[in-house]
Amino acid sequence: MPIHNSDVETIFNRVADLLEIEGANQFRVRAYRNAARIVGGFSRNVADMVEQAEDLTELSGIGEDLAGKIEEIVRTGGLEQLEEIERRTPPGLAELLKVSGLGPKRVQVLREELGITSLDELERAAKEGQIRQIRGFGEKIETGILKDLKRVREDEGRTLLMVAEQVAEPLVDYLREAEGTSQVAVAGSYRRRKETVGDLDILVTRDDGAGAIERFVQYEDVAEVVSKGETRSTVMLRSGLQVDLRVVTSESYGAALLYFTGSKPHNIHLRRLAMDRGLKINEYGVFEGQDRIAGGREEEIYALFDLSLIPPELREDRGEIEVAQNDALPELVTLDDIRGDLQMHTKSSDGHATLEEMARMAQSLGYEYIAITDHSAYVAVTQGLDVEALAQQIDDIDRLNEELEGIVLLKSIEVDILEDGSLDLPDDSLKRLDLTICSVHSKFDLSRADQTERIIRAMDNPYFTILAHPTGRRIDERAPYDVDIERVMEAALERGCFLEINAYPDRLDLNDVHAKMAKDVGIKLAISTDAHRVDELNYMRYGVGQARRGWLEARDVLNTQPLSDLRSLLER
Ligand code: DGT
Ligand code: CA
Ligand code: CA
Ligand code: ZN
Repeated sequence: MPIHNSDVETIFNRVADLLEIEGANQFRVRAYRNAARIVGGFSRNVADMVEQAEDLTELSGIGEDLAGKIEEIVRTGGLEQLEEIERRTPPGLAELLKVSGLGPKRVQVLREELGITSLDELERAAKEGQIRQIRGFGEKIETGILKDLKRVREDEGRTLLMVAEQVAEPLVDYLREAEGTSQVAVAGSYRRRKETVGDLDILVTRDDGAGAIERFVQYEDVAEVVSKGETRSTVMLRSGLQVDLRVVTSESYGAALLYFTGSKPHNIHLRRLAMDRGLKINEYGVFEGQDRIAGGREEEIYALFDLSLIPPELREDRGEIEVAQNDALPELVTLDDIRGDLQMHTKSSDGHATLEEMARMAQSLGYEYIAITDHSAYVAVTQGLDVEALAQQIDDIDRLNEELEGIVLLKSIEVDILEDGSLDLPDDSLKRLDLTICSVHSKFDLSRADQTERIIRAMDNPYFTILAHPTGRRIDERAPYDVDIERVMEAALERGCFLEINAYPDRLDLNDVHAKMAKDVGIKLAISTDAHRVDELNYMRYGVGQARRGWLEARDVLNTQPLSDLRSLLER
């Protein structure tokens, strides 16, 4: 029963949520949240460390007490303390925190005043106009709750792509090891690189279908076998992720891969094309009467309709079939095209590595440049760079750039856009930098007009270069703030500023639809990891996935450009 770091993270976050609703000491709550983040982002598997009797307190932020809890989770799969808190808390209560505008305090009040302990009860009370009557709530908050409830409901039961990868990869390896299995693929939204997945859809080709199913249901992470037939089975894994497995013959592999990769609207569009030609398409192949005329490979099926292979990330029926018919599919950006990373944090603010450690990792990824973008003092409060600290960092970067070969560290900072649209460091500091990353970390609840205005006003500052995580969402945690993102893009284009696709797995902000909008507006985007530790520089692949879903080509992306071209693009 292997424990992933993400299991520990989930458990600690849940403890933090529930303690917070109970009104527990803030320091205690924060200790759990930090521990969750530390373990979740740690490069090594903590379960292995426990197994090898290594000292977990060597991890910064993990003391004796938390180390003991990690060990308990690794050994038992659970945490007695969490069970205890859960016993005294109604099950739906923590879910309420996901609704934007509802923090632990308000959740407490809603519970006391209206007895609300679940999303259903919250929805009912909001619809009946009861929430506006509570002191400190009001009509605006009630309307906001109703609106955001829709988003929360859609996210419910979905898993971050990164987490799904951690689950899928070992399972795929396990299935591959089986004798007689020739191909294994994860299809569905996972293959389309959607930011979250509802479940995993795995295909294997094997002559002995029942044998494949037998092996599948014996996988050590399986919590429950939901169904089990000759060629298909569904299981629930311990992580709560559902997996559908289908065993197909190699003549049908391409057809099955196409069908189960979806999306459903893409499939339906293809079926229409087939019908127009008097053909039938399903997961077994393309048929003319009784004859299978294609099925083994996806390419040959697309070719039947005079289409070249449509990359999975585009298969949403957002115009990709029409474009393929005109032989005008975009040549999507790839991870290989990326030459640098334009957002990351070091120990100087809330990151965990030194400048040099980040630089070395970037070198190992083959990058030409990285931008060091620690937080300015305002955001991090305790840990950000003020004017002097930034000056010091500039000197440190100069020194390091002399030493290092093959990689250039760009001087930058992530400054806050204050409510009035000003930046929280003086121009005198900013003008010494190669680029300035600007972001909103406060006052998420401004009206659409005010939020849009605030950001555009900030762009009037000549040192503004890239708007980071432009809508501020955290998937499954915080809704995007209300902003006219298209106007922001147009304003950025006019001023020579850029927007970012933040590659952090629970941000992926801009999202796919916005990325496509940026392309249509004609503005380049930066794909940046926002790494807070060395291994998080690997998050680039999620950003690239999102960019591909947004139809971006290498030329649409800022950090595919060689350094000299990048420098001229950054000039305003
Ligand atoms: P998810 O799991 O919610 O993240 O999204 P998908 O796209 O993985 O959807 P899922 O797991 O329900 O089904 C996998 C694929 O199977 C889906 O992308 C397309 C195909 N599929 C499922 N149901 C239908 C259907 O009713 N009609 C057609 N044409 N295709 C379907
Ligand atoms: Ca799926
Ligand atoms: Ca499925
Ligand atoms: Zn930020």
